[in-house]
Amino acid sequence: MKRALITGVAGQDGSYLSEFLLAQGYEVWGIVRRNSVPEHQISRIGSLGDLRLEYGDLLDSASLERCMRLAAPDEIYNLASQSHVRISFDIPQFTVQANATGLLNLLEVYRRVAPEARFYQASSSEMFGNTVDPDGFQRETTPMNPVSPYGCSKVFGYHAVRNYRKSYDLFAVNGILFNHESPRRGSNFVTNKVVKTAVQIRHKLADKLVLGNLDSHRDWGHSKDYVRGMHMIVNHEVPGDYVIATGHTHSIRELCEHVFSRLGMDYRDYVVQDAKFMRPSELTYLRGDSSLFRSTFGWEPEYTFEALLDEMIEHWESVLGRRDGSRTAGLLPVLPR
Ligand code: GDR
Repeated sequence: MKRALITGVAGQDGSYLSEFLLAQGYEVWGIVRRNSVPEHQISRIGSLGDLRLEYGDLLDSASLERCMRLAAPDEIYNLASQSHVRISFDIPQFTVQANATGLLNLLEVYRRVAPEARFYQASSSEMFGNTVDPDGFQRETTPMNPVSPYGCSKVFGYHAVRNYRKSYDLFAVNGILFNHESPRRGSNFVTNKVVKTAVQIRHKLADKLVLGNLDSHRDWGHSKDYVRGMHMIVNHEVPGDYVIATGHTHSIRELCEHVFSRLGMDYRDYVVQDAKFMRPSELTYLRGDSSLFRSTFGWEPEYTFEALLDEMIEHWESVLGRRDGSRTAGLLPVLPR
């Protein structure tokens, strides 16, 4: 039986990856941070009882070492981070501590305690900033020019992983993932914010949707498709870094148009803009070319943009249609202690 250790297990990708690996017969260990509210997205997975959860923190190397020894993993997935780009402008130092120093802490424990394991780093399309190749795509060879503290911290992480791979002959890899969403996405990311608020408006639980920039473009896929991709990269014969993306891009305005029209409404009647959701500098356009990844692994996404949003709409309809308005309905505390 293979063993996996996942940081960030309580988030969207951690929960889908846990489900995926458990279904493959893995023994899955997850690290959760102590939080004043003990409920997490991970509570949504079907077989929480099969997961071995431990408290730990990327900024606490001793806790990482304890978890690494307990799990004795074959595969390590570093999905933990301060992952909100807008918020990274408000808490830049914490963002860099968690995403850069925290990763380094984990790499050091990996190198010393479990060097035979394979290591996956959640790298991001945010690393490219506003650089686009002449054909309109970003790919593995596109220069990185990050435009946020989050992006800067991820560029460090990307290079640190490559440096450890080369210096210490480790199987350490990067997945450069473009935006990926699902009903488990935090509701302060734009897709889930739009879908949740549109459903609230339809049920007369809200009267407007306040957003920032409507003109930026994103390449949105489904988290479930992307966690399959993480596992493929980790299980390849040779270590490498790959872009995972759909290759399609839409503006925030198009996202709103689509979601509101699915609910029988016109977004122009409800969407307003507020500077507080704008970023000091914006990444305006993302469209990923994942042909290297697709040709190497034969991967294709199962979800289209429309199917992804339909699933998210259905989710919020089922939660908010009951009119209890509770975001955490059905979630359980992760660890009893
Ligand atoms: P992003 O995702 O920054 O691309 O990073 P997010 O959904 O936050 O923003 C996407 C775009 O929407 C615009 N926008 C708003 N965004 C938010 N969150 N809230 C708003 O009200 C709003 N209005 C407009 C943003 O300006 C932006 O252009 C995500 C994260 O998951 C990262 O961790 C990950 O690395 C990248 O995707 C790939």
